[in-house]
Amino acid sequence: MTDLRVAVLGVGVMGADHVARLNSRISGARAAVVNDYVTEKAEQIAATIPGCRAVVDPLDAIADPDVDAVVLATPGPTHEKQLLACLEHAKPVLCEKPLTTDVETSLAVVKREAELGKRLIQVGFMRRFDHEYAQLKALLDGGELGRPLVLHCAHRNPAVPPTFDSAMVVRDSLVHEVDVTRFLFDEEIASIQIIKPAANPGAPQGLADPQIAIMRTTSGKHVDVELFVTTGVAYEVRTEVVAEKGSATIGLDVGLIRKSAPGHWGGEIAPGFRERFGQAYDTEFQRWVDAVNAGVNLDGPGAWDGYAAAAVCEAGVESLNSGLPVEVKMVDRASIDGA
Ligand code: ISE
Repeated sequence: MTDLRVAVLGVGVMGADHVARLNSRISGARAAVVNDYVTEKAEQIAATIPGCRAVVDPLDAIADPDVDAVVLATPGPTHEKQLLACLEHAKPVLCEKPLTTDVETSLAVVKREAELGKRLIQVGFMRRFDHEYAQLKALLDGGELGRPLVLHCAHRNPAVPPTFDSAMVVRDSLVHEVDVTRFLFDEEIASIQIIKPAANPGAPQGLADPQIAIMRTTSGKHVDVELFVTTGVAYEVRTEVVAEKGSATIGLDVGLIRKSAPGHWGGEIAPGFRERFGQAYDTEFQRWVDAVNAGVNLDGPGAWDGYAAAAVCEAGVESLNSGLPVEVKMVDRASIDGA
């Protein structure tokens, strides 16, 4: 079988990582086309990969007859148009989160895909592919812990780019725990409240950091998340489920514990999400490539999951401003044929 020819749109840090991933660790696929709004960047990357070329217009890259499938690592505001183009050309697409940047356009994408009667969109919520999250999910589904009741999460970044604002803590960072909650509990989120404690003096002026998110699922389960994106320390993502018959925690960074002179005890913490979730990205890509090659197009969160996350984040940003709990507004999934 010939390799799946993938177009990678957006070759910033994440997209460039995905190109490297496709060409070194993923079997059954190769990066055939790259695109970036900085043309020289795409050209530089293409030049390092045999058989790969840079295409200037992202829509031309999607339509290219030598492209079988697409990876979107472009800025969120460009996703809607690019996703619709992928649907129009019937090309399977792995789209980095967010699906789109607002609920209306996310829903429009869900509906368009449903109208086609063919699922083509996978959303890049990579934590679902992380070994520890997969283990936690299997433990919950196995029923040994009984019914899960509460989810406590911590999501800490050492630093964020200067352009990061308070709403991005919700839309860019919390969105992962939104998906993790839906993944682990298999239900939608009904309401969300964002609380702003005293800000870290080291955070840029005006950035509400840390933030505490409190979510309630439709069956009434409680979820709390500490979001702290300017810790200056390292990348930490911790998740604890408390259930009827016990609890389970992942993300404690207890790989190797070292004892060394002079009197040091400890292990290592990943410096960033690319290192912490490197295995998850690899597994996500391999399973997506295998699914596309097998003609089923996705093996993971789809357009509906992207829409659900957008709906929760929209309510989260409203709560960030009001401080009050906000009900999540979503259409009924059963009302969209095929979604
Ligand atoms: C970033 O976009 C990610 O997706 C990371 O996983 C997250 O930890 C970070 O806060 C986001 O900015």
